[in-house]
Amino acid sequence: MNAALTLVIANKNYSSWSMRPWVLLHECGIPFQERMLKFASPEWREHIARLSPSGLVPVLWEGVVGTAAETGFATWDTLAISERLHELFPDRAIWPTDPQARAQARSAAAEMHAGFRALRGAMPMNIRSRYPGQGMNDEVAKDLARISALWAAALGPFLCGEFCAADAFYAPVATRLVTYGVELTGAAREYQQQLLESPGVQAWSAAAVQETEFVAEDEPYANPPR
Ligand SMILES: N[C@@H](CCC(=O)N[C@@H](CS)C(=O)NCC(=O)O)C(=O)O
Repeated sequence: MNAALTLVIANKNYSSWSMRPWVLLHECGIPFQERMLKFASPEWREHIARLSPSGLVPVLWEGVVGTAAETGFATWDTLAISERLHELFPDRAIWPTDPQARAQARSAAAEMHAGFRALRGAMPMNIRSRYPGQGMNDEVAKDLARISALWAAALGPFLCGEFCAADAFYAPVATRLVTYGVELTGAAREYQQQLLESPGVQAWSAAAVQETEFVAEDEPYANPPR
């Protein structure tokens, strides 16, 4: 039997990397607890070194959170967490069962994991806010064209058929397009809607819009509240 799982995450409004494995676990019906350390909080400063080997979130803990390997075991980094879940739950289709579909899903996830820097930099995830027209430039437009082509080639209803880790990797992009008023067309738009309406994305977003913390480094288009 697998040990109990805990996912260490940050703010649901802002933390796009945290969102990915949270949505994946939710969509695949894998029970887990979440442990939220909000950015720039006293709790983050007190616990991050113990809860995250890299000092970043997300981190997946098996067993007792923040302890040595005999009782707890940590996997950090979103891609590594996806692979760990694939090994722990081979029957949950974290990746597609067909080998070629699996290779394509991993390619799409890795492309997101390592790339789209212009988009990530200029349009940081901010689920509760609306900044239409902000953040667009030539490099961002290039990233968006590639994402649009990738999404338009989705097998349906998700990228490689049924929901898998690759879709979880693009969930924060689907919300960014709403925040910054970027309108896709055709099959890419249909895929975006499918992703936004998935129960995992809905559940995460519902919690995100309730958050009130203002994290200045993720808010290039807003003045700090007084
Ligand atoms: N490559 C990492 C990136 C993780 C990452 O950058 N996490 C951000 C939050 S979305 C973080 O922890 N930032 C805190 C900091 O930089 O101090 C992954 O895939 O998990």
